[in-house]
Amino acid sequence: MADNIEKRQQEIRARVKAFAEKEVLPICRDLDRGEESFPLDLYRKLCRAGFGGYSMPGEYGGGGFSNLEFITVIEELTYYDPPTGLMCAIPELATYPLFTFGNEEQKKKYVPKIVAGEIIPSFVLTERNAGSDAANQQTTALIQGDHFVINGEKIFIMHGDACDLAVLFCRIAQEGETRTKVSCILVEADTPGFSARTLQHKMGMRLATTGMITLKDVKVPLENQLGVAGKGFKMAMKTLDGARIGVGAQATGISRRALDESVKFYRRRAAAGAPAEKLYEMKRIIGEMATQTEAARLITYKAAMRQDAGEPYTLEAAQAKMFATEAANFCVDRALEIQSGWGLMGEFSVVEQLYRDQRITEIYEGTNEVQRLVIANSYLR
Ligand code: COS
Repeated sequence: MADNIEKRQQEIRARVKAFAEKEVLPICRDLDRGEESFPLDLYRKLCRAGFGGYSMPGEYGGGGFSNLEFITVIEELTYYDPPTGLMCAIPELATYPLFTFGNEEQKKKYVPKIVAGEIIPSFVLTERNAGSDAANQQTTALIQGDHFVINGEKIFIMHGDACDLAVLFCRIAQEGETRTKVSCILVEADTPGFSARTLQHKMGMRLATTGMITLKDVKVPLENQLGVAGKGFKMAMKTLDGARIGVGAQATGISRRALDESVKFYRRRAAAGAPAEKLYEMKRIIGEMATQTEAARLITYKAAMRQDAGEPYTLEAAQAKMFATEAANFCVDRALEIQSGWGLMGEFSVVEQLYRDQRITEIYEGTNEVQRLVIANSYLR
């Protein structure tokens, strides 16, 4: 990889490390064990540090950085604390469609406030029967005069419990119309009829909360429609392409941390005079973890670089998401194997949390089974 890119990444890693050591590490383990509620204070600090709108252009208050730089932030934050890395990726997921498909007025109204952490946005797509089958949206926005009247329910929405602005996917319909295509509408959360709650007892990534949203006769002006009516599915898919690279970066961060924790553990055991055959077994596992981690990192960076170069990246994003998250599954599992009882105990080891945090990476932004379909489709078409 070109020297200047690596140098830039090193600078980013140093900035993230300084932030994580000051703002994240002192509180994240307690937050992981506490009641699930959105950590607004930490979120605002992330935004103020410039990690909230990293890739938005400067004129909208963002850092104007490349996708590779952005995912380096995600990878590095995730290394220190996975849900904090996720918390930084979520506003980007919601802002991408707003920025890419929105008109100038919509962008100027919302993007600078999102970047500053004043508005929390959510990408609101999933429903009970529209997860992998994202096109099966049941939420409907009925056109009534100069307004939409929206009814429906959304589930598993990242930051949906805390959001101020929902980038909402639904069907726009005239009275009596039934077979309409998916569209996208901006809905402010303080609109009457909009309610949300935090879903409880999530297995991992607890600090980055997940919500459920109910919309009951929510009245929104027609000008809040985002992009072209009926193009919502493609907008969502395009957004998820980028987000999947971010998940690859989260997974790479998790793998790196699991690897480093395993190396530390090996050294401790070696210093304590552990039997040679036990150390040999650990060494073999560390060799495999290191290789999986490096492959995950490279496949993820490749996808981001294609995105930065303006080349198609649907295939590469799906490969990065699938491979890196499964590599992370391998790495957390092996890290636990190496640490055994110590790794099971959150009191002694971060591996206990990494193990829980990793699992969802194989599921969100499209399950890995969906990624396999996307990858196969690229070869079969
Ligand atoms: N970018 C732009 N357009 C895309 C696209 C992409 N990545 N993927 C599909 N499209 C377009 C296709 O070009 C097609 O357009 P036309 O109708 O004009 O030909 C249209 O969308 C439908 O494509 P396709 O037939 O491939 O869609 P499917 O219904 O078969 O898609 C999968 C199936 C499973 C791939 C899709 O529904 C998906 O990714 N689901 C997972 C959703 C998800 O990630 N949910 C989690 C959200 S967590 S926030």
